[in-house]
Amino acid sequence: KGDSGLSEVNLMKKQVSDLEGQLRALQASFSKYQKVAAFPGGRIVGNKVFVTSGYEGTFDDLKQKCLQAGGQLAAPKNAVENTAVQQIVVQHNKSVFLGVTDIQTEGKFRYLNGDAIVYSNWLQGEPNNEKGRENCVEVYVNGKWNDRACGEKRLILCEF
Ligand code: 289
Ligand code: CA
Repeated sequence: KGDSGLSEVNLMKKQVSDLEGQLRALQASFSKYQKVAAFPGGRIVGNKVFVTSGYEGTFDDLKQKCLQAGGQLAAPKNAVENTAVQQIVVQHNKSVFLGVTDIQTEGKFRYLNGDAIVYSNWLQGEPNNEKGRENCVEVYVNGKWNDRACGEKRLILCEF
């Protein structure tokens, strides 16, 4: 009797912990949908949401703004995500800066957490580091990537 009482308690603990996990996942998911509702031009791709507020600024400025909002600069990691980014670029007819740079090592493009990129969609001839000062990455309306000076102003695009 004593033992079965204990295992019942353990079972209930496990069930509560599972429910807590599910609640956290639902909260995270709801928070993403709220962001899309606030900015209806947003795009959902799997677990990721791409959202723009329409703001334009330099790379540092945009990076900061996405962080402040609890997200990060968009970094498409496959063709489907890149198409979602492209659709937002087309919708606004404005290029965005990605959360991808080669600031650390020239020619080695990384995400903002320092990891090497796993996907790219460079325009033919890019990245060319024109005039030796292009460490950021913009996305054109055709979805292709170009390295560009980080001090240029581009449309903000965050991912959550
Ligand atoms: O300042 C150079 C940029 O405006 C772009 O000019 C041309 O489109 C290409 O050379 C690009 O690679 C370059 O980023
Ligand atoms: Ca370039």
